[in-house]
Amino acid sequence: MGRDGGTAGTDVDVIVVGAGLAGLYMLHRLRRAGFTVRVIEAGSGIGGTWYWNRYPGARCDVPSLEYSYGFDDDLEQDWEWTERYATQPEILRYLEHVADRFDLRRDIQLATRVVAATFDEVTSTWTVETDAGERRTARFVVAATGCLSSANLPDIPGRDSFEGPSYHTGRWPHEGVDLTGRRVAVIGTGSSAVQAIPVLAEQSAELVVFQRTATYTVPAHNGALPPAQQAEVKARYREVRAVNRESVVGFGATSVLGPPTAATADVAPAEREHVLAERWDQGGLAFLGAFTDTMTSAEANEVAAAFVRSKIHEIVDDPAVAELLSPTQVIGCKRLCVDSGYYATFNRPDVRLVDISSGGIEAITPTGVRANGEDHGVDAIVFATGFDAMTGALAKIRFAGVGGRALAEAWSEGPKTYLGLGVPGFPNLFLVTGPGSPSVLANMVTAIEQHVEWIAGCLEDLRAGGHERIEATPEATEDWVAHVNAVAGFTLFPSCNSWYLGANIPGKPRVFMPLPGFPPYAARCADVAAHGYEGFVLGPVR
Ligand code: NA7
Repeated sequence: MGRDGGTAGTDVDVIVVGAGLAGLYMLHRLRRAGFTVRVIEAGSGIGGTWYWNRYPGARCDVPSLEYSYGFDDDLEQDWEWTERYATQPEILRYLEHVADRFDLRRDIQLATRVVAATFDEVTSTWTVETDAGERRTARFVVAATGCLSSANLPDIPGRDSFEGPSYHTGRWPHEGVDLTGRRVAVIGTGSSAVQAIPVLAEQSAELVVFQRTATYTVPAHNGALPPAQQAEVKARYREVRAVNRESVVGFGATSVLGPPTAATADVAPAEREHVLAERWDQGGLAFLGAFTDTMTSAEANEVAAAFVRSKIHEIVDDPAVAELLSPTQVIGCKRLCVDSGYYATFNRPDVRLVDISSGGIEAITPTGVRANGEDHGVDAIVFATGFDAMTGALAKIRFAGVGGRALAEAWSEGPKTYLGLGVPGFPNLFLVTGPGSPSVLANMVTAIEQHVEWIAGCLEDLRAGGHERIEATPEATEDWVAHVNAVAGFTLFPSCNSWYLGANIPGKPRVFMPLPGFPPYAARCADVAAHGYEGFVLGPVR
């Protein structure tokens, strides 16, 4: 394919939508393979999630040494992380460094939103339209649009009547917000809220937290990354990345505790406590990996859940508040949170917890938030209400595939993909970490690298074979959707109202979207490629 413009007379070979972790690496990898690429990004800067989520306390809950690209030896050796869990500004600096280091910016168009993409069946090309009214053509489109990028601002009665400022954690003002001396409401108690609440409590005069569902969170025990530890990991980085690719969740290779070896039922109760306490003291998401059966056996899960509840009662002084903070759902069913002082924040006299589990928020008024018949006067509202996960960003683009069929229509009963990579009826469109792939159930960087490399390898193979078009078959897709459901059904994940199921968005079809288990998935993708892209139709041959 040509170096200026695309071979099909298109503007470029590939249009990539989004310049986050996925889009940046996709650009680099495709360029290295000789394709012409244009990345179109809605934000005014690169970084995706790490560009948008600037709320106080925002950081990653996967260790920084593992939440980083593994595709370039020099990059991973040169970059120095400062903390066990990197802050949002540090990750954004890292991505800026990557963009400069690999000279990516010249092919990235910022502050431009892709609004539509239409497939031309005669030429087998896509025409992409932007909010600036431009039209650009490409043989292929890669949607690197992110799993958690479409902010969910719930439609609460009176929402826009509030006279003070309101913020969504995923759209935090870049200039920062000074909440010193203000009375602040936080709506939501997911991961973003869990990170923001301890910091907001320090700043504000009074913090009122509206909790619909109590949250399990484990301590981060974050701190400076000891240079010796960083050097030790860097010395065996190839092995670390390889171990992560063989890990169910795509990370854990730098954890001192390692993967689980025993089922809960096979361990005596006193020893279980010891194992869980050791993980709690170590901190982080590895807590869920104490035993092999935590996400597959309700009894086993309850052992871990009860342990966290006992910790909440230990940490929180007021037993009634501790009880309200104690979740009842399966632990891990909603994504486990990692915190720095979350539960203890509720011991502060200036922090109040409002349980809205039965009635929700009744209204937002000009002066505050009304719940349980009571008005809570506040000066500012923070919506930590999450995202239209996994499909939200794709749904905002008017994709028109074969026969002009809209993606929204094809997915009206929930997303249907083959391998989370391809969609029948939408040839030459690839999704990075799409629904039906491990994505959010794995270290996002591990999942992204695997997808980017698979897609790039696929485009190289198509070029080598003279193919202009690739499309997932409906049969392979139906089988894949059934497979994802079967795997999810074997776990406890579908047992609560999580965003994995789309349950946080009113009216969204209830379908379990990510696929648990990274290694067998990656092996399957490799297999599909090795067998001539089984489950896809390739053609026509020029
Ligand atoms: P989450 O995890 O989706 O959390 C959103 C929170 O907001 C959660 O507690 C929700 O309660 C709550 N919520 C959502 N809508 C409402 C309404 N209408 N009223 C009251 N409360 C509401 O989003 P985060 O941004 O915290 O984290 C997303 C992911 O980003 C995280 O898992 C990491 O992977 C990174 P609910 O639980 O639905 O009852």
